Amino acid sequence: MSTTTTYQVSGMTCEHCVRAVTEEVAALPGVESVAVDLPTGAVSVTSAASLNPDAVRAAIDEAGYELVS
Ligand code: 9UX
Repeated sequence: MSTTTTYQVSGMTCEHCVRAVTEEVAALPGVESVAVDLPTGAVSVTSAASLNPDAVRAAIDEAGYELVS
């Protein structure tokens, strides 16, 4: 069963930011889909099992943004 978790990410201001975050998070093992809402910074991640929050944080950091919560 898939689980969707929504994270709050700061620093995204354009569609290229959205793509950078989406690609990094989508590359994590087990991730099925990633949806980003640019105006609010909400990043919804659907995965087969619950993800390691540290891995999500690292991926967002790698993309150049910050996981706020
Ligand atoms: Mo857009 Mo985001 O020019 O860091 S890629 S602002």
